[in-house]
Amino acid sequence: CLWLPSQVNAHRCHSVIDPKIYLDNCVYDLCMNDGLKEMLCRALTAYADACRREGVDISEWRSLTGCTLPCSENSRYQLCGSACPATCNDRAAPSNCSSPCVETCQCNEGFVLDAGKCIPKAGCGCEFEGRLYAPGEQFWGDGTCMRRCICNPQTRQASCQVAGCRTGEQCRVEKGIQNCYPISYASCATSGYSHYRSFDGQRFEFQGTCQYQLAGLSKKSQELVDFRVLVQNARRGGRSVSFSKVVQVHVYGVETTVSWAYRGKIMVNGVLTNLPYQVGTGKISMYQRGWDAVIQTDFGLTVTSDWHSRATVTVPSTYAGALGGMCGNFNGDRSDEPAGKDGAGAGRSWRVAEPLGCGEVDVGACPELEALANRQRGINTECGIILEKTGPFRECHSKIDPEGFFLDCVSDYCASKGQLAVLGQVVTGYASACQAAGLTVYPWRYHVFWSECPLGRVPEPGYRTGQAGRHEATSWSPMHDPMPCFIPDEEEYL
Ligand SMILES: [Ca+2]
Repeated sequence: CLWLPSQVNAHRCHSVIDPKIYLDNCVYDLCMNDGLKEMLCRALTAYADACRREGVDISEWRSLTGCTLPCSENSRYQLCGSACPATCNDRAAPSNCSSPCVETCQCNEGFVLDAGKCIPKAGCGCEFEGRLYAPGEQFWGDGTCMRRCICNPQTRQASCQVAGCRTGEQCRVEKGIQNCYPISYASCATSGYSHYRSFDGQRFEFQGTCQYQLAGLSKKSQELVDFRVLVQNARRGGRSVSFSKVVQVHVYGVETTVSWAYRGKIMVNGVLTNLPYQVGTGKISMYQRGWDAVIQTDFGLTVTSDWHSRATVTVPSTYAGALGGMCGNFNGDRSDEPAGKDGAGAGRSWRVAEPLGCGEVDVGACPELEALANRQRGINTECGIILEKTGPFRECHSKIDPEGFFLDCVSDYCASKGQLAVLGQVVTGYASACQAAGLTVYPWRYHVFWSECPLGRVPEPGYRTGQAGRHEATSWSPMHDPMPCFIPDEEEYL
């Protein structure tokens, strides 16, 4: 610490600032920290800074005391450097600086300070209306997305041209970034054995076990990223009424498959992958949300699948009218759906692959469907829970029409002969749609005695809900027969 009075001030500072208190502090700090060198350097720096503030010119003391200051790349230590370093925004700053010099790391010749780093002068971007843009960076030159500019790395000048947002987009600021964003999104869903709801809101039934296009660009476009979502309903014989959807997404040259055969995981280009997973830097994100696997792209496409019976495709409004598949064309008109390619019937014409023995099935009306629907309408459990005015979905009814889900549920009830697991899937679909819209869903599973089979097992065939009735949460006990589950034969599932 005796360096304080000797080296640091080079005796010129003594008359201005008494080193005594600094010396005492130095000794105390060193003592408290077992002579840690860093404490010594801090004490010396404190005195040197105090002297400099008083305008006393002090000599280089760091190398003598071993308290050298680490400087980052492309910069060097300066005892008395400019307080106004050259930056990308102001390269002439040091010559106009009126502040006294400071001890600093100064950028080497040809380099300037940018975001705390010394970068080559040529690395500085373009200044445009008071803002700095990186070389090659593209940006909007106005607040209404009418002028698109690029920072030319050679000239370091921004050049702009007339541009605009695409159809279905609007210019706005999101997360601090002004850009063209979709005006809205539309969703298509397929669930259960045969239910479809198109982007334009048309409901229809189709049952087939081949692979079909759910959604995709109807013709190549320069402005829209090409993608295809395919679905296959696997319905095999065996002991249970087993069906499951295999959902495949093709985008950016990556093939992603979600299948019951590897529940909880995703196949990416043939490699079984754990979630979450990303391709590119956020170009495709895959993760699990609730019961669903979610595949999301950077251009607003979102595909979900519960690995079993439900799948949804959500697209931004930029794709309006440009799509084809079971999900329809998204032209805002539901009367032209379902439609196939070239006006042919939907379904068969969207076949993209024909696994051995696959085919389309006549859905066939359930003979007692109407009577069953009427019966279900009056009860507060099974399918009736979807419609119950004071039930767990009461806050959702006005926002998302429950009628379609109810009819899906009744039709599945009929097809599956009342299999509880199948009804649960439809009710889950309505619950998910409500939650996706930010609406509150109250507990419902105990009302239908729903329980899920453990991973890898399926409900025993013919398992019925029996005399299901309303049980309040407080009176519910797990005394009910658990759902009988068994491990399905491997070949029953794809
Ligand atoms: Ca349409």
